[in-house]
Amino acid sequence: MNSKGENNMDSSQVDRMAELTQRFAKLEPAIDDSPQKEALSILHAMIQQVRREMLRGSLNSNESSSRAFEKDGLLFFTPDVTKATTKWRPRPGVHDNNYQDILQSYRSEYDFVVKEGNYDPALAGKPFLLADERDHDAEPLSFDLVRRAVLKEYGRRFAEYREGGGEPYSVQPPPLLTAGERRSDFARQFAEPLLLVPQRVDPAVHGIAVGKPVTASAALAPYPPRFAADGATGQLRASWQTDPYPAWLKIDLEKPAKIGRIHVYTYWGGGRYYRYNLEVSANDKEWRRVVDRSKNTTPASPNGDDHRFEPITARFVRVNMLYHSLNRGVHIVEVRVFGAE
Ligand SMILES: [Ca+2]
Repeated sequence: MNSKGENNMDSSQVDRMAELTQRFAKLEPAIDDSPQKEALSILHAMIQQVRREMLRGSLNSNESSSRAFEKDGLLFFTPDVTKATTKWRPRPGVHDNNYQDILQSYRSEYDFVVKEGNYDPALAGKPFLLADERDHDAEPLSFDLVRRAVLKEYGRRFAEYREGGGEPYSVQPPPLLTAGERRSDFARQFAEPLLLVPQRVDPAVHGIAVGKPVTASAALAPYPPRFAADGATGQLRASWQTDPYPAWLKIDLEKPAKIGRIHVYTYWGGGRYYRYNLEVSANDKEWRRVVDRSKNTTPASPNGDDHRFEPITARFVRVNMLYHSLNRGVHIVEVRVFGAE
């Protein structure tokens, strides 16, 4: 594949992989049986990965004791995994700035305000490097390297916090999951087809908002408004996110529809809960509140919040995010709007 001949696949094999990928994409929606569908999806994802890696000429091999598949650039393993081996061939210079990159990535995050468990986006840090960090030698990426960078940066932040008069306080880690909980957590996250965005939208299942224009008061770049109406509910990353609240998200159904049900999937986990209300409008000017969840304290779950109300004809649906119990960000995985008879 490349000039050094490092990859022993030729272009006809890459083409063959491309053809297989296309075939699987066509075959998948036609199969209803979910174990079969899951197996097929995994195979499909693996073929895509192999193809990508062949094109890139980097990954030499990937072996694991479990089923493994790649999605969105990440490698996933089924819960029975006990061993995984991945080999690759480093490109020249690839390790040059690992340490610096890790530190800068931490420093481009929000600074944590150690107050009420929240952080303040107004204090977002600017990435920087200290003199000794700039001089750090090239070093292969490893868990140890990441650990040292974490200790360095969080040690620095802690010293800064203490110098500012801050007092240490204890933080409880979340409880460790049992094997059974890990299994059910996995099943919950991946119960939907692995290609999470449905290839065929069924209004009875996915609602009538999928793919419609979505706007919001603001959005973090990796989490645009349209992710809240892409049909996918099973994956936290397929969400609209912004910071801080209050914030709104608006879906334009593009024509009037009689609506009697809106199913909102917020982010979930860690006991978090969100407060919001839902409004609908025929003209994008006058709004009518159909759901009030402004006093909610029930933790969010992967099942979302299914709201039913007296059917009303409207073209626009707006979610006003008012509060999130863990931090100032708000996160909507999906808004499913259902037509009424
Ligand atoms: Ca989504």
